[in-house]
Amino acid sequence: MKTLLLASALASGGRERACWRAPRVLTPWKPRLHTYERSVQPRPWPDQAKVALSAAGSLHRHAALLRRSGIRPLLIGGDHSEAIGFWSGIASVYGCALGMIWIDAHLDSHTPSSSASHRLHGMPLATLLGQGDRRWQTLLGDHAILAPTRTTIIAYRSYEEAERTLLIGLGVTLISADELQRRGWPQVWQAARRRASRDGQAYGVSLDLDALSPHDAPGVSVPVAGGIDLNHLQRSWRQLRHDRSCKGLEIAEFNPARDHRGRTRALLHRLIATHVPSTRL
Ligand SMILES: [Mn+2]
Repeated sequence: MKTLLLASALASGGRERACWRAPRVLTPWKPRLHTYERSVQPRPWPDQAKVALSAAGSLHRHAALLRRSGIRPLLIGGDHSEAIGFWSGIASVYGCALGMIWIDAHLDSHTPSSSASHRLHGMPLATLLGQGDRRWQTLLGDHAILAPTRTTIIAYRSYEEAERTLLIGLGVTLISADELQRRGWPQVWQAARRRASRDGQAYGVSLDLDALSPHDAPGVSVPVAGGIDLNHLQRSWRQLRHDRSCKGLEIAEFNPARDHRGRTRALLHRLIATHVPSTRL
């Protein structure tokens, strides 16, 4: 399946402004779309949601446009709140909820009422499951974008109990980093893929770079010790190349200011190159 790159320079959803520079490291690739926020300055809630909402609308439209042309979008960015616009755009093409494999050190499932910080990059998964702020409804419609029983979170190890309770109540499958280590990546990955694409249904994969160990991917805003095996991840990422049920890919939370010796950038390039041939400038 042909894959094209989208880039989002969002940062208002987190604490680290440098995330908005994430798309700058994409040379030699030329993203089809480069979404900017009108401002990446920290803003109090709910003003932050307003800024994010306009950027999300642009991602929503472009992801849907590519998908309608039979192209698989790969979104690269520095703030995981980009997921809200992106996946809702893809789901709008299918008119039904998507399956999801969400690989992340965090659960990203706060709601405005459970989050003390009100940072949007801690809320995208809950929002896509229909549990977010009502402000998103114009973009998301009245239905969940993701099907909870076809959604799996892999490698989480830093979370708050309210997030876990919410997800379990919805029927999402949660695989902690400890459980992942016990069962092994290949078994967990295959089960998540089967669940996400049940009966050939559309699904997506969202990779937060903080799912990896801070040694392999230091360039993230909220690093957490532990993490998934890089070789396993790269092998699985390659498998997706010819998977027609996989309708979109996302790599999030890249923070160039925290990278060390270009390690995260090099990894990002390897993951992109698996799906998108580079165009020399
Ligand atoms: Mn995340």
